[in-house]
Amino acid sequence: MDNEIARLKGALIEAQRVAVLTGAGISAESGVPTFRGEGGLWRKYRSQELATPEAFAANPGLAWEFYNWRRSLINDVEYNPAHKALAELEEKVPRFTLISQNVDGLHLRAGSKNLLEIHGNIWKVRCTRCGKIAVDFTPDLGTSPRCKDCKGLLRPHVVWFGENLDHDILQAALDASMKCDVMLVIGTSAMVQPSASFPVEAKSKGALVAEINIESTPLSSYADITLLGKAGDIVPRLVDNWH
Ligand code: BJW
Ligand code: ZN
Repeated sequence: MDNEIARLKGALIEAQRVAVLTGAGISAESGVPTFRGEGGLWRKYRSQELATPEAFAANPGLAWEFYNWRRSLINDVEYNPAHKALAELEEKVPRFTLISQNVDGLHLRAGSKNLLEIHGNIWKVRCTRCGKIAVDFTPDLGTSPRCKDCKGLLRPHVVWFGENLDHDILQAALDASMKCDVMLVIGTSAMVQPSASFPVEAKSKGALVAEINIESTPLSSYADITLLGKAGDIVPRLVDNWH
């Protein structure tokens, strides 16, 4: 493991362009539950079952209870050493893009700048009638929050299953993946598309792909380097004593 970390660190120091893909695992040590596996349950529901347009259409009040619970939880937690280390890495490499599937906003709080939140942000709401997007940090918005302009029902400004990602954000993520010299893939089960294809794009264009996760994923056999362990332990080691 120490050798692999040293090898990866050497590649990062040499790299002109670094892309990082993060998933729920990077926020697990902050106390934010992941989607799959243990902790991926809210009441009797699997989290990913509620993250659909069908679930919202069938019962928007239930969906909002789920999102209010998550907003309150995220409001009470802090970013962790892995988020912080990525913000530091951004300052060290010439071109850096952080692609996050997370909606929790912890990368922003930790100071990351060139960030693509490809599944949206839980602190943003969008009107289902007029489409207006607003930021609202009130943890609990009630079960039927309304648009200030048109009184339409608001929904979380996140990307649910079956919904398209924002075109420009997706293009920017693909561009960063295809042009990077090194891609780090941190704390994602690598099962959700199109994110799971970003490391594949990176590697097909010649990048070194390194995965950091507490367990193996479908990506592991494909990655050049797999570091098994907690993001909060491993990512800071990549930026410590840089030279
Ligand atoms: C640690 C750790 C520690 C723990 N340290 N590690 C092609 C083939 C098949 C299906 C599709 C396809 N293309 C599209 C689809 C459909 C679908 C999809 O991918 N389905 C698959 C599940 C089969 N994709 C979509 O619908 C996407 N839209 C799209 O492609 O539009 C075009 C289209 C539409 C319809 C058909 C075809 C094309 C949109 C996907 C949106 C995903 N949305 C969610 C919810 C966001 C809002 C919210 O948060 O409420 O995004 S679902 C959920 O999964 C969330 C996450 O961002 C995402 C990924 O999960 P993630 O981050 O990987 O978390 P986990 O829990 O799965 O894994 C955590 C990992 O951390 C684990 O590996 C742990 O081991 C690890 N870990 N602690 C390091 N301390
Ligand atoms: Zn509106």
